[in-house]
Amino acid sequence: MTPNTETNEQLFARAQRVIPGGVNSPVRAFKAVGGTPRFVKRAQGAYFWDVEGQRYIDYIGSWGPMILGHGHHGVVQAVQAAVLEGFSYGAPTAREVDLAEAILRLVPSMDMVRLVSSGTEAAMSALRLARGVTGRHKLIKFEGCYHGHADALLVKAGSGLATFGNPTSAGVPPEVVQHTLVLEYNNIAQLEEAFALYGKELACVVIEPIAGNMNFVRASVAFMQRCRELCTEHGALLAFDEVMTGCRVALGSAQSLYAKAIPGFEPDMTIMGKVIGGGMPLAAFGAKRAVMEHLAPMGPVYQAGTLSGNPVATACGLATLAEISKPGFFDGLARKSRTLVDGLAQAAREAGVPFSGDCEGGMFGFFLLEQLPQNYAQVMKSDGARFNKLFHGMLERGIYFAPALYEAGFVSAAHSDADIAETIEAARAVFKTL
Ligand code: KE4
Repeated sequence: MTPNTETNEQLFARAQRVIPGGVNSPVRAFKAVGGTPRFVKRAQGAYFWDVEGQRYIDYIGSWGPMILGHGHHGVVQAVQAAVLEGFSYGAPTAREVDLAEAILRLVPSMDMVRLVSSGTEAAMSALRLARGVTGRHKLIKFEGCYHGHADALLVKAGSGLATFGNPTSAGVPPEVVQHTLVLEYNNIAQLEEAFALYGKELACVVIEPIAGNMNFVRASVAFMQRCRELCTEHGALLAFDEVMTGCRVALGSAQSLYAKAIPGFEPDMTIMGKVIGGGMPLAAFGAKRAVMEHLAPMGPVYQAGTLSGNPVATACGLATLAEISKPGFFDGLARKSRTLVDGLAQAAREAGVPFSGDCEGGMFGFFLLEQLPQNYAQVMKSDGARFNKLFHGMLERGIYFAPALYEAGFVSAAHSDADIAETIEAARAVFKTL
C-alpha cells in the first residue's frame, strides 16, 4: 500500500471547500457520530483501506450493494469485458433484457421491470406510476422509512396521528407533501384509521418491509397482512421498497419471507436497487404487466433516463445476481450475520450494556436498548452518545460500522469467520468502555 500524501483530515478539509459538507451523500460526513470521515483509497473482499493505509473490516459495503465483498473476481471480469464494448449507448442492449429477466425470476410478483440509476429514481417513478394507474394522489409512508429524496417522500409525521406530513427538507413546498400521510410503522390501528378516512383517495402504501433506515425494524406479519388487506379492499397499490432488502435479506427479497408467513402474499409494486447493481448505479421498479403498461412509451405515465440500463452497470448486476443465486449462498451469509449479532449481544451482556440485535440474510442491526424497537419513536430512545462512543471505539480497532444509530449493517460473502471473531473481540473491549 503506497501511503497517500494527504491524511483523512487534510482530504476532508479540501473536500469541504468544493463539495457541500465534503461529501456527496450526507451520511458519509460522520455528522451523526462526529469525527473525521475515512477517505477510502481502495477496497478488496471484506475490507477497505483509507488514504492513511489503515485497514477496516467493512460492514457498510456501500450501504448494501457489495454483498459479494469488494472486487469479486467474476464481477470485475464481467465489468472489464463490458467496458471494452462501450460505456453507454442510449440505445437498448441484450444485457438489459437479461438483467430484467433475472430480476423477474427472483421476484415473481413482478411481470415487468424498468431499470433506472438510483433508488430515489426508482421510488419516485413507482410513486408517479401508482398515481397514474389509480388516478389518485394520496399515499401512505411510515415514519422512519426512507425511500430516497424525491420531494413527495421527504416527509416527517404531522402533528397528530394519521395527519398529513410536513417536509423534512427545506426546498420542498408544503403543497408537494400535502398528499403524503405519515403513519407509525407497525401501528395497525392508525393504518385502519387512515384507510377509513382516505381509503378511496389512496394511490399507494409504500413501505420498507424490514426498515433498514431505522437500523433494523421488521414489519410484523400482522401489520403487513393488514397493509395487504386494506390496499386490496380500497384499490390502493402496496409498494415494497426493497432497495435495501432486495436480494440482500433473501434471494427472493423480503417479500419472499412474508409470502412464507402469509400464504399468497405479494406486493403490487417492488422498488429495488443496491445489490441488483452490484455497486454500480442501477436500480429498478416493477409490477404486474397491467400496471407497468401505463409507463411511457406504452402508456401516459412518463419516466426516462439517459443512463437507465447502463451496459456496464447491467453487466455488474448480472454477474452479482449469478453469484448470489448459487446454492447455499444465503445460508452462509445468514450464518455469519447471526454469529456476529449473537457475539455482539454476548459481549454487551458481559459488559452490562443494554443491547438488542436482529439479522436476516446479509443484513443486520443492533440497538443499545434492551428490547428490539418496533417503530421510529422507540428507535430514537437509543442512547446516541453511547452509540457514538461504540462507533468510534470500533473504528479505532479497524471495524467500520454504520456511522449513525439509525442505519443497518451488512455482511458480505467475503467476511470470514475470523473477521467476525475479530469484530466480536473488538466489541468485547469497547462495550467495557461505554
Ligand atoms: P439511492 O437514491 O440512495 O440509491 O436510494 C434511496 C433509497 C431508497 N430506499 C431505501 C430503502 C434506501 O435504503 C435508499 C438509500 N439507502 C441509504 C442508506 N440508508 C443510502 C446511503 C446514502 O444515502 O448515502
